[in-house]
Amino acid sequence: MKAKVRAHANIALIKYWGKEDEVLAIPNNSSLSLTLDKFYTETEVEFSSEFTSDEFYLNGVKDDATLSKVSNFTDLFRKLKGINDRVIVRSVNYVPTAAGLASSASAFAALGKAINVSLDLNLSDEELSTYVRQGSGSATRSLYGGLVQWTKGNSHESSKAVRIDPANFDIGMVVVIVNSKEKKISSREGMKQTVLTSPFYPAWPSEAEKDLDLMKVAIKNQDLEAIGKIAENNALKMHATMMAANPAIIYMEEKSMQAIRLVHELRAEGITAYFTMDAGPNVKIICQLSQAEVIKAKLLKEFNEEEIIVTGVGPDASII
Ligand code: 2P0
Repeated sequence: MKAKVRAHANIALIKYWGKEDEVLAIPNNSSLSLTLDKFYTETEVEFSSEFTSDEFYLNGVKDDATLSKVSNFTDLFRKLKGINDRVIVRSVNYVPTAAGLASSASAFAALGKAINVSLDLNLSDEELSTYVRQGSGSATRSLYGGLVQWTKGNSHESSKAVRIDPANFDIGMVVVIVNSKEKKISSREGMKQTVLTSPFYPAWPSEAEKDLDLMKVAIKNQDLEAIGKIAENNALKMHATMMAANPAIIYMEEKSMQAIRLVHELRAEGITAYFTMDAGPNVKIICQLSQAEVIKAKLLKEFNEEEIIVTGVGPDASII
């Protein structure tokens, strides 16, 4: 009744923003991401009928603030198995110093897979992704390495993720850490506010689906230039939609714009470099992994060494 799993973080190239069903966490649009090798979570779970309560430890420290989230998520699997055993969860985030990228994606993917193994549930990764989704939407994509699609679906069973490509080509990301502090507004709240108040939101789901189709063609062709262009445009459309919410949601900071200017300069110099941004100010540059050091050298003119992290493609979540 014990298992330990490592799951890697992912960055969406086609973003998920907005839920159709808050309880089941069914999104308004499908999304697609790249799993990263440098950022991951390792989670160990142990179930026992002798434990009297659930316990959660994050990076070695008891974390009672997050316990109810962990317990509620675990309940989905206890119900499936028909047991009421309590669980002890020990989770460690491996994120380069102060990256501020500790992600609920790798966390819930690792937790879900560790529970699946320890309770002998034998859920396939696709089935497991439908449960992991209810921990955190983006986590559903972190069960797999490479390029992963989370199909929107319209029910618990049909809203799930699959790997669409192992990304065995020259692709990587340079992450620019603009600010490692906790985000001002959580994704969950930001999404709700955008769906409810942004006059541009009605255009978002269909734009995202169109971008997804274009992205899948670009991936099939291993056309990094197209992948970058589509991803950058998709991220900007998401941010524009958020900015039009009332009150506005603005995740960009001055230093984000500074990094974006450097990406434009790199492109003018003939280097394939496109950016994406999530619910925070950090900038992720999509590039050829073989050119990442050239990009880093450029960024070092205006950013510090600790603010720049180069990462390649991450693997499937796995038992360790
Ligand atoms: C994504 N983000 O596709 C998008 C782009 C942030 C911006 O998924 O409410 O933590 O737990 O489902 O997964 C972050 O949102 O939100 C996210 P919940 P989650 O990566």
